[in-house]
Amino acid sequence: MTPQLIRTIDSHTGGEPTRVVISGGPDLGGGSVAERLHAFRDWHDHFRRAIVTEPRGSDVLVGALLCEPQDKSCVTGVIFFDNAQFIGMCGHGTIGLVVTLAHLGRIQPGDHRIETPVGIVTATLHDDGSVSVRNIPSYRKAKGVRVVLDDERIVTGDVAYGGNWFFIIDQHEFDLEMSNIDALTDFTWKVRQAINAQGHPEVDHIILLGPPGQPEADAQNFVLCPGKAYDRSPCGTGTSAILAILAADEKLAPGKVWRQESIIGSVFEASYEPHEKGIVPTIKGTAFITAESTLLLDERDPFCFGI
Ligand code: PYC
Repeated sequence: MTPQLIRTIDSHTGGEPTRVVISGGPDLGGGSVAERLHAFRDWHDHFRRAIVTEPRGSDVLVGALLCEPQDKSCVTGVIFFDNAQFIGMCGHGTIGLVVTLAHLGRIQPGDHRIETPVGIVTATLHDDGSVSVRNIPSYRKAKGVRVVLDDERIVTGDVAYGGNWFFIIDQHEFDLEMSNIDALTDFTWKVRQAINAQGHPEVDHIILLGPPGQPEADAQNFVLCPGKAYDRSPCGTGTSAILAILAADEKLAPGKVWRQESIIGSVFEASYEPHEKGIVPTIKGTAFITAESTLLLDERDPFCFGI
């Protein structure tokens, strides 16, 4: 029996890994990338699990399947996914994807449009290798949402969209320190259950915001992802949602740079342009290639499609 061969390139963006599937992925048919996502989700979820979950992957890994864009002005289409689900957009993943395409010699410095299931983003590969991503329109949906946790604690935050849905809390009792990862994860997981049950089932990421650890940053965050892993990067879509809130509260002017620090100390620079729905954010960061691999999918393996 011949195993299925999948070519992948791994990178990390501010510590958060991305695994781009270059070849060997499932046939998702035609149509837009949003339509192909439905085919992926409905018929090929085992492929998502094979790429990002154990034994080949890990909870923190984000996968990116390249696919044919419907909009031919785009250099590629991409569908992002993690250990739990498909995700609409991914900021760190797009930066990793652009560095991967440059590594493969498929793109040069300049602007590149990329079709995602939630819209087209424009990535700029700069001469120094850094990447800016002009994201889809982002906005705050609800301000000051009160959530009661199962231990009766009350948490207040904002629901905002930046390509994924976030509940963002800036008043809390936690120091955003690596030594607190377990407590931060437990708390935000409780918040996630509560906000989903209390009127916001769309929220799949939770952010705690706090003062920066580095003098040049504006704020630090802890981001809980859908599969209970925390984002090592400052989270591109999460930073977009944070900017949408800052813009709505008139705390950040259009064009002004916001430096968002992650829980591990990596930083994205971000700014925004006003938009009728809220804002259009641009996120800038760097990624590094960590592996070129061929994954083998052997159907005789009881854990071929994940544990
Ligand atoms: O950078 O947008 C992001 C992201 C989403 C989930 C993990 N990273």
